[in-house]
Amino acid sequence: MKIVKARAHTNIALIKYWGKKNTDIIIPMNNSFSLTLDHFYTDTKVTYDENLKKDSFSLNGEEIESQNVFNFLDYVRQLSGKNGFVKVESINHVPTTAGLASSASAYAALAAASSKAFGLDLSRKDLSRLARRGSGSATRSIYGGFTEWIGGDNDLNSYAKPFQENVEWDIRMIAAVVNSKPKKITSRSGMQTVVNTSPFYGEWVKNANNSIPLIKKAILDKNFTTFGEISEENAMKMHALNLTAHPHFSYFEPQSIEIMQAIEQLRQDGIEAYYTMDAGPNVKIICEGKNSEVIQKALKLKFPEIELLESKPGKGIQFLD
Ligand code: 2P0
Repeated sequence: MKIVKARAHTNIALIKYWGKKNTDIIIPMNNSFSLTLDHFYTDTKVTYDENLKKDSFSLNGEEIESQNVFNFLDYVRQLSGKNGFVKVESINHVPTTAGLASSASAYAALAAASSKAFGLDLSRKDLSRLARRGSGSATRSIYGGFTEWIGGDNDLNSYAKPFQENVEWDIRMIAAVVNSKPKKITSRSGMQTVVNTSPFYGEWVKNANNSIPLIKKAILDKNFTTFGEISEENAMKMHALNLTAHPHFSYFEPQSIEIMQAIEQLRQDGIEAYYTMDAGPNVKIICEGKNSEVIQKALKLKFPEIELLESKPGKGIQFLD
């Protein structure tokens, strides 16, 4: 019997992954770039036991028959050359309301804990490749701080690389939680609709790839204005693609737009903040630590009912005792 526990933090993409060239092993169309967050994480315990008759998976104490998780475990078992089964127990510390990709921290933690429980000793690069097969955004959650996912074109060359694991900059991300119905279009189906039908998709790929060296330079220069502008513009390009798909769709809700406009107003008033959005209606605000409080106060005044969740840059994958 072998028990392994791992913790992985979620991440927010500043240059988004939006579309796959291989949907089976998850190879993205473009490179992406993210910030791992300290506040939101998944803890996963994997028990390898020769006496188990099948794999099992529980999330926050509830047994879940997840075919995706079971397929992932089959792959790890095959890699290890062992025949035994595992019991997987995950606790998600990503608030379900936050609209942050919990699949990123979930599959990064599962990759680390399950591979070790099956007796494998993978490098972080290989953990990143393994996490990728669970969910694209998980590829990046193996590392802390600023991370790039090199898209590649096959299983061997599609993995994340750390750009700056210990962020020497007081950057904050504030998730503004927009009340909404459950999302209708998953990122998995939304992104492929865009790949298959948007006439602008090719331009997106070029533009996203070209933005990565620019955002890296802005980070090295600690140029917050350029850093924020590149992030915000990339997010809006991704959301613009969705409107050009067939059938077209959008993750924006009226309140998402109101919050983005409030951020633009703050900028006009001299307080720098930028926004990004993912496959849901919540708005994530990027700012420097010195402005976080005043931004949160302004948003609370305008939208007293919304929840604000702040996070700093976080660490990469950790094995726990
Ligand atoms: C990202 N998102 O780069 C982009 C931006 C959401 C918007 O990755 O199909 O759950 O499991 O690979 O990783 C969310 O999609 O999708 C995501 P799959 P995933 O963070």
